[in-house]
Amino acid sequence: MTPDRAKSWLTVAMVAGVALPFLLLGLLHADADPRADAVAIPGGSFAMGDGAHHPEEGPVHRVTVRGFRLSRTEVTNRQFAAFVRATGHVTDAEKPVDGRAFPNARPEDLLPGAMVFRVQPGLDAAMCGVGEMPWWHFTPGADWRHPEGPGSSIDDRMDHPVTQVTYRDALAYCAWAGGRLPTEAEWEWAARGGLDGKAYVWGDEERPDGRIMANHWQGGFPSRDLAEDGFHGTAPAGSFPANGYGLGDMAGNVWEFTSDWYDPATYRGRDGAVNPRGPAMGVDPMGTGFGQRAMRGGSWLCDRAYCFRFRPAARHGVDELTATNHTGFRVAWDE
Ligand SMILES: [Ca+2]
Repeated sequence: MTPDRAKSWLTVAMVAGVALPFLLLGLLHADADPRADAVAIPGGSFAMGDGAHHPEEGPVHRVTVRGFRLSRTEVTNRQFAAFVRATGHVTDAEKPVDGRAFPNARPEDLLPGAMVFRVQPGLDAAMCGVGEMPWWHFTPGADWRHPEGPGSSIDDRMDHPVTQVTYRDALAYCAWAGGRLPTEAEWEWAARGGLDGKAYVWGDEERPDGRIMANHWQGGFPSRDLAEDGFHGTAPAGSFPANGYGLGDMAGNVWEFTSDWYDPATYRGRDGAVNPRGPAMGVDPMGTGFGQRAMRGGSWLCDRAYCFRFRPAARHGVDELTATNHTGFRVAWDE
């Protein structure tokens, strides 16, 4: 080796020696800092809601939202694991329920656990009464690391959205990330991705060129999942085309908590609202004593015929203590 060449190798080695630790730190930082993967959402006005589907989506009204930042994808198991490593957070599903708050509950329903979906062969959801959902099973031992209960694992799903977290767990994650949950108005504005008044986050056609654009349910719900979109259950975050703002899975995959209380009548008399924050209290249809929060986006369980909520205007309520294997969230940050 000539002296010149030796010198240049020495330079390369020195540069690498100095730069490598910073590169590795950068990678670690990207893993630990959810904000590094956030998308800037501009402020603006839009027609919120949809008059063509479920009644709680109307009336369509004009809303103005200021600019903010939003997670590019639903918070993943990998991101949630970084939060748990950093904070020692124990999720609600991992803790027993205080029986004093639920004196009529059976002892087995107070164990640590969460709600797990089970396919119901032969059942037609349309034949079930309002609030009757025999496909949900409280499962002791189900939590974010074991979404379907003991024996299940997220080892091969680290890039899937985290599930089996409650609204309160989502708040804890957001606080750690220096952010907050989006309001319903912010969520819908971001989901529409610059399109106004469209049925879907990608336009008005459910399957442009025959393509399924989101992870939802095909086949009869809840009896069989044909997975024509390629996925039974959750899909890796961002598997489907991003919307106009570059956000993944604003339709389907998992429902996403918002900061607003849920009421089907939220939109009445709200035309022209600026940065609306939802009603003062959520409805309590199950009589649990806990109001519901609004969640958005639909999930891998949303069927075209039964639920049909993989649309930007679709809304649903969930109480603050319930964890399921089709509910997650993403984080908002003020500019
Ligand atoms: Ca699917």
